[in-house]
Amino acid sequence: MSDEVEVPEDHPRYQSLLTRHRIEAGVDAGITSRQGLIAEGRGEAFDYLLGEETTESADEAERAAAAYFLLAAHPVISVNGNVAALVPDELVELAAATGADLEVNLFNRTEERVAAIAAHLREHGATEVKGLTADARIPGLSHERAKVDADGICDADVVLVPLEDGDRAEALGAMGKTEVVIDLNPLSRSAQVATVPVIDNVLRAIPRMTEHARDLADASREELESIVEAFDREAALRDAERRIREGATRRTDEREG
Ligand code: PTJ
Repeated sequence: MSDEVEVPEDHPRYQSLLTRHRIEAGVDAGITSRQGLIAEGRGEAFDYLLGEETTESADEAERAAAAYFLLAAHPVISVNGNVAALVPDELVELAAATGADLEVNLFNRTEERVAAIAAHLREHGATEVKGLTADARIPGLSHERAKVDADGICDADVVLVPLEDGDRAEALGAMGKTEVVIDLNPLSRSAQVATVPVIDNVLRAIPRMTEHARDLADASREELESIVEAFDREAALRDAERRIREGATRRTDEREG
């Protein structure tokens, strides 16, 4: 899949156009679902209102998420068609930095798309990708996202769920799992039920989590536990909502386009 985009890098909307192109290319390559295009549009609107930057509270959430991952016995990163298209290298790096498994888990599941995403992640350096066996189910879920690997998400104690729908987020919570949710909408059900809601773009959130994990690689359990305990999920959600309602302070010329 090509990441080439014929837009000059100094175009004020370069990042957004590049992102759209990756999602489009993901659809063409059979990785991203067509609904992924709609999800991307929703995400862009929230990102625009958040100022298209990682806020201080999102960064704190990313640090807490990294600490949870390093404390975990079995952390798993759930991969859907949007994140596979947007951040394949970054997902592989985060998995390596935290010892996490990568598992494909799709809302609009087809075996072809699961296989295409797994192959795509391998092309980007992943050695093992779970999600193809799908020999276990998340209780209480009727749709395709219930299908998980017994030695993957089913066995995990900490799961990263980027761009999730609320149903599975709730069901995973009911299984007693710690959930890190990345979603630009602080009011989405998945963000609302997450142990760690990361209100940031996956493009920024995944590499920031990796940086934090590398910074904390030598931290003691006590240090990691104190980061986790100090994290205030309600404050993180409130801060993001306030920023969206009040508007981020940005230069008018950056808002054009
Ligand atoms: O690949 P599949 O079949 O598993 O399908 C994946 C999608 C994303 C299509 C599916 O889960 C879906 O329809 O999701 P929703 O219900 O549209 O929710 C997507 C959420 O992610 C929305 O709250 C968006 O604001 C948010 N979002 C979109 N793009 C980004 C994002 N959050 C962070 N970073 C983004 N780049």
